Formats: sequence, C-alpha cells, structure tokens
Amino acid sequence: MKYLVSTITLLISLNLFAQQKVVNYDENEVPNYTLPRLLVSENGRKIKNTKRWEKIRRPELLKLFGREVYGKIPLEIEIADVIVHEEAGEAFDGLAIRRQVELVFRKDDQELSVELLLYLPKDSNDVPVFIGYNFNGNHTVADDPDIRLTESWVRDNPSLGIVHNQVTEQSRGVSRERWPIEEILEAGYGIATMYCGDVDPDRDNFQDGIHPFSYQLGQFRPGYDEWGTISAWAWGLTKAMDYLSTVADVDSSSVIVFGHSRLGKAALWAAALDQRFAMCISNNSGCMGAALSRRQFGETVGSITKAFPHWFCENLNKYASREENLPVDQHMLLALVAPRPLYVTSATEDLWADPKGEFLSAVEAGKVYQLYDLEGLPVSEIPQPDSPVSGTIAYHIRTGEHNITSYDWRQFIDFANKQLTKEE
Ligand code: GTR
Repeated sequence: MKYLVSTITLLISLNLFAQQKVVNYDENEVPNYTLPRLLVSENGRKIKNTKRWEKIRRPELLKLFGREVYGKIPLEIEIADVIVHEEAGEAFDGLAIRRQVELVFRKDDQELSVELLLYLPKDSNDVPVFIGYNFNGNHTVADDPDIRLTESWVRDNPSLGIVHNQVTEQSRGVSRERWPIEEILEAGYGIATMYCGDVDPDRDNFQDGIHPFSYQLGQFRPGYDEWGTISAWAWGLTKAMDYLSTVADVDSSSVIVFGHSRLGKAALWAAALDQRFAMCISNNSGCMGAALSRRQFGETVGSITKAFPHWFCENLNKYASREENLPVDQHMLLALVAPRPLYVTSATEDLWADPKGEFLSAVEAGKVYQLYDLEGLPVSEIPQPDSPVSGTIAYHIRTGEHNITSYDWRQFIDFANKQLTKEE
C-alpha cells in the first residue's frame, strides 16, 4: 500500500513537472533556432527584387502555407445571391447608415448563408472600410436593436444567454467595448463584420459551414492538405471582399482586413491570399498568427494542434514539437502582406501569444518591404508598452491582457489615416 501511494505521488509530480515544461515563458529557454530563409527560393535562387518575389517566392510560400499549415481552399464558388435585409437603416443617432445583407452560397442541394453587417458614415462616398469577424454574432458588436440575430451554431455561454447553441437578445451589445464603432465612423471609416460561425462554426466537426461544399461523394472531412477552419474563415473574408467591391459607397481599394486572436490568424491568411485587401491588422494573433513558431514560447504548434486541430490542415500535426522541420515560419506569412501596410499588436500580459515572437516576426517580414523600397519596422528592439512604432509595418505592445481595446483601435485609425490617404 505504502509503495502504491508513493508510486502514485511520484507519477503525479512527474506529470505536473511535464505539464510545467509544456508551456515555456522563460526567454532563456527559447531554443536556438534558424528561421527558414525568406529571400531564397526552394531551388536556392536569391530573391533580390520585387519581380522575383512576386513571380517565384511569393507563390512558393502561399503554396507551403496552404499545404502544410492552414490547408488549401479546394473550392471556387461565387456568391449565388445577395439578399438585402436592410439597405440604409439609420444608426448611431444619424451618424451612420446600417446595411445588412445575406450572402448566399449554393452547391447541389447545399446552401450556406453568411450575414454581413455594414455601417457607413452617413452622406459619404468612397469610404475606406474595416472588415473583420466577430466571435458570437453580429448583434454582439453594438447596442443596436436592429442588428439581426444569427441562426448559426454558437458556442454555449449561459451567462450571455447563449444556450442550445443559439443566441438570444441577452447577448446584444456584449462585445461593444471591442468595437468602438462611433469613433471609427467619426474618423471617416466604415466598418463591416460577419459572425465567423456563419462561415464555419468553431468546433471540431467538418460537417457544417462551408467545408461540405468541397467534398466528393463519401468524403467526410477535408484532405490532409485541405482547409481547416482558419482557411474557411479566410475564404469567407475574400467573399465579403467580393461583395464590398459591388457597394457603390465603399472605396474597394481601401478595405482593411482585421482580426483579434484566432480571427487575427484568419485576417493574416486572408490578406496573404487576397491582395485586394489594402491593409491588414493582426491583433494578438499569436501562435500560427504573427508569432514565430520556432521560439516555442507560450502556445506552440504542439499545444495548438492538440486544442484546436480543426483550425489547420492535418499536415500541421507533423510539426508538433518539430518546429525546426516546418518549411515556413510566421514571418513569411507577414511578408505575404507586403507591400501593403500591416499592423501587428501584442499585449504585455498575453504571454501565451508570445509578444516578442510577434515583434521579431514583424521585423523579419520587413525584408520584403525593403525590396519595395519601403521601411518595414523602424526599430529592431521591442518598444516600450504603449509606444507604437511604424514604417509600412506598425507594431505596439499594449499594457494589459489578451484583448482588442479602444486604445488599439485609435492606433489602427491613425495608421490607416497615414497609410491610405491618397495623394491629391
Ligand atoms: C486561445 C488560443 C489562441 C488564440 C485564442 C483566441 O485559446 O490558444 O491561439 O487564438 O484562443 O482566439 O482567443
């Protein structure tokens, strides 16, 4: 008996030790690593100019991220219908008009509806627009009683009245602090959002959302190199871009794609894939977003593929605890946004997302901006908290936790003002 108890105690402590080792928050424990080379092609050719970048390296990297990380999008599909639920509702005491449309996709007997909510400053045209997903439904972004409720699956959250995976009135406006819409409108920008779960519910189940549209007969999940949920979300953003290009009051050459956390990963991948996005904002996107995987600081390939296997293609599992074998690292994803303006943020308490790894990744991506004679980041040391720095890449680390706040938004607006203002 005594022997049994001490064996169990030993096993428990070994297990605790192992768990502690799993998450590294110690800079001294970051392994020595060499990043895969951004500016050398697969067959060893030096990428010395924008022509070679665009013709050779950019397509190679897109292919690698598609095949090994997020999964290729195995589907060409157009919006079948746009159902306009509201054309120009008055919102925010006359500051804005609200438009709500349903983008409908059809294939054989399948149908998928994605609702897009768009606020535009009233009486303006050629408006630059921010577009990004929300986590729990369009109605959560503002205290606006006219925003339609999603009928899609939403993760249960009884404190918000989300039960049986359906939203209710109780969650209206609950995310408003993350969405300073009036400030955005007053600054002369429109803002568009969609519920990510309309495109693909965030669960380990490939039977809903857009995925089944790409299946052959008898297929129940995407292939090893085919789209996980982040690729599905990125696809949805490109479809929203298709729609925004048809809206007369929107300046489709100034659409800024943004996202927080997992949705920041999707925003980066969407901007990499679709060069119509004029600018990209990655807010606290962390592991498989902006942060360098090889640092293995905070969340790692091993932990993310264990907790959220459905976000990626199955191929990514090969690199759990084998980051050094990845043919890419995340500075390459950031570089795929070049030469367009890119904003990367971290938060001081968001160590899980590896702030330093997000910063260093942005520094490295600057090499591609330099090919375009643009300065990426103007500094090589991580700045003090709440001290944004910017070239054509911008970065700040905000004091506080994993979140997107009005402080972050003020910096995004300032940066967009600087970067997108057209020369007269
Ligand atoms: C965490 C996940 C992160 C990040 C975050 C979020 O649990 O580990 O990669 O994406 O969720 O989306 O809020």
